[in-house]
Amino acid sequence: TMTRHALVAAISGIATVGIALQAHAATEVNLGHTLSDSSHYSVGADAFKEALERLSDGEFTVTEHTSGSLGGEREMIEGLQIGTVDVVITSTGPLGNFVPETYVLDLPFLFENYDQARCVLDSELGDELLEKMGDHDLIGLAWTENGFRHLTNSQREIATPADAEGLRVRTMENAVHQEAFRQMGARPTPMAFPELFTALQQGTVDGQENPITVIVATNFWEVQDYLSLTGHVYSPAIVLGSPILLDGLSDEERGWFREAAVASAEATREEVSRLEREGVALLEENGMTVKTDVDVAPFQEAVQPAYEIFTSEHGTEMLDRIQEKA
Ligand code: EAX
Repeated sequence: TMTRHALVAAISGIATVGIALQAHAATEVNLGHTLSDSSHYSVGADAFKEALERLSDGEFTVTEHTSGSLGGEREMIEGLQIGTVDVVITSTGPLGNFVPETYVLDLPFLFENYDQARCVLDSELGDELLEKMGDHDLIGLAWTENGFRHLTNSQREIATPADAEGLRVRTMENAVHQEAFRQMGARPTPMAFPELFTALQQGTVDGQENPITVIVATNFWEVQDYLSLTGHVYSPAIVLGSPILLDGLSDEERGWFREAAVASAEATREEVSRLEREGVALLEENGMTVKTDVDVAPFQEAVQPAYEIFTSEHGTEMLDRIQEKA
């Protein structure tokens, strides 16, 4: 019969093998984004995690890093290229610095409404742009959504571009956006998102622009009194993967990542739509003065030079194709 000692050894042996198998079986996938746990990106991250873990039957586990704990969006995209992060949900804000073809999506007043924007991103053109990521050490998994951007500030109600004159406005690290705000007469200050709240609080900048979703998720009413629904640009977002992880996987495994990213995008779009319906009331309840009936024509006119600058650098092909669809 087995001695007590042998039995203990046998059980601990089994336990060790068990742990080793488990550690071998599950690959941890680190997913990062800049927004809070209550944001539309977190809704998307949760959906990605649920789908990937289910599709892979636990072969992959997803750990979510929110609120810019892995850095700003530009830093996280660099992280994908060198393999320090596996999946990132990001706006296209800093993406043009890596994949210049995506700048076209950041042109002000390119899309009139959500249906148009979603339709273009879901088209062949959207797929082509996703594929372009591959030329820059990135893997485009799916287009997702941030939303139409609006202007907030701490100084005054903005009804016309003249009201924005001289206003120090934080923009994303995006050349097209910076140019558009220069044309409006504002003073654009590019900055990574995780630095923004403090910059507004300390008065380093007077204003910023972001979709309702982000304004709600970041409690910007604590540091911004005025919101104007300028809707000056649609802000796409994208689920990006790291080639360092994904290139080593089988086609089936990569397929799970793509499927999970599409599920993530669907959940995010639903949440964006909900916040578009309910967010403004929430912001007003929290004390923001909201200008809802902005005449956008003068804003649109003011930013026209951004189009000429864009086409002189990047040509007109992509823009023509989008405008045909939109
Ligand atoms: O992607 O930097 C920004 O203003 C973005 O809209 C935000 O981080 C969500």
